[in-house]
Amino acid sequence: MAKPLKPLESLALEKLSEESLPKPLDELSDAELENKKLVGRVTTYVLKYLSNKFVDNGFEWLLPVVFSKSTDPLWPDPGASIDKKVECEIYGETVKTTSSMIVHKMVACSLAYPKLFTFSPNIRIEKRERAYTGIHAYEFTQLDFEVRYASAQDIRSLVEKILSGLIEGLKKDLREELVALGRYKTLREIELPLEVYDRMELLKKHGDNWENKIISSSSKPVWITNIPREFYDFEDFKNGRWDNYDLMLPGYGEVLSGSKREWEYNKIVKKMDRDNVRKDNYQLLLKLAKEGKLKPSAGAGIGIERLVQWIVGAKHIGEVQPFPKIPGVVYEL
Ligand code: ASN
Repeated sequence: MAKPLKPLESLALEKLSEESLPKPLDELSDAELENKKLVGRVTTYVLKYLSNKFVDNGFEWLLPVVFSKSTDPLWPDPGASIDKKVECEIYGETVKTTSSMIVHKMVACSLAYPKLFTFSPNIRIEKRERAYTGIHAYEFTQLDFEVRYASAQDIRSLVEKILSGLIEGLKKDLREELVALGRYKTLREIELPLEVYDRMELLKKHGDNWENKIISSSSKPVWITNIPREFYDFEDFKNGRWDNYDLMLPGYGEVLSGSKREWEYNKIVKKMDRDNVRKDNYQLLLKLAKEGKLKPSAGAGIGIERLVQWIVGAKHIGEVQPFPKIPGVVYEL
């Protein structure tokens, strides 16, 4: 079985305490509400910019789903710390809430939409202690996208172009808001291309603490490749290398993960058996793969709240959510 890696822990610029956890809207002071409004303007800009870019690049915009029989196992994944899976029964069938739309993306990209994206609500009931990492929420939104026959490099180049354009646009169009948030000067325009590091080499060089080293020492986002994790990421059985990637934001950590995908039936089955992933939960994906209908693709998902958190410099991800979903803290809204 692939060995789970150590999870990415806090990057928190400062240690968070119980009192400093984000509060619900009705408990905010006037100054805090003003701040929330500024964050709202940045979020609107980010959503508009990203959706325009994907549409302009020929992507179809799909609406997300909440309930399915099949969703992301999030296993084995170095970043996962799931307290419970949310399942319920409807019409006599057991369905799960979406942990990510990876399975839907692979199927939709293979059968109908060669270039697709969606803003998908992801439910991941993180362990309570993750309230204090500053970057975990039990509900968040992923801009998940997938491209048929694309390579990992194609996806990284697309993301780099979009991200650097976004920062340039924000600095031009939202100067006042960024000044008020104290981020205008420190949010630097991104010089391309970004560095790409191999996880194995970082591990050799820095030991187990490599993630924190990278996050605290880089001044711009960096790519990490070759990360052992879920069955759907492409693994070269000949040399053991994984053709996948995470994008790490300075001071914060992972904001995007993605990969070239597996599409061959035998390989997928082998990986599911090795990792103890129940094949029952992936009947359609396996059927399509067996029939040769699953197509090679590559893609990624961007955590919208983490992206906005970094842009505005918030200490906790819940600060950029209108309705904070902090692990272990359940507000009325
Ligand atoms: N969205 C990710 C991907 O495209 C999967 C995930 O969120 N676990 O690979």
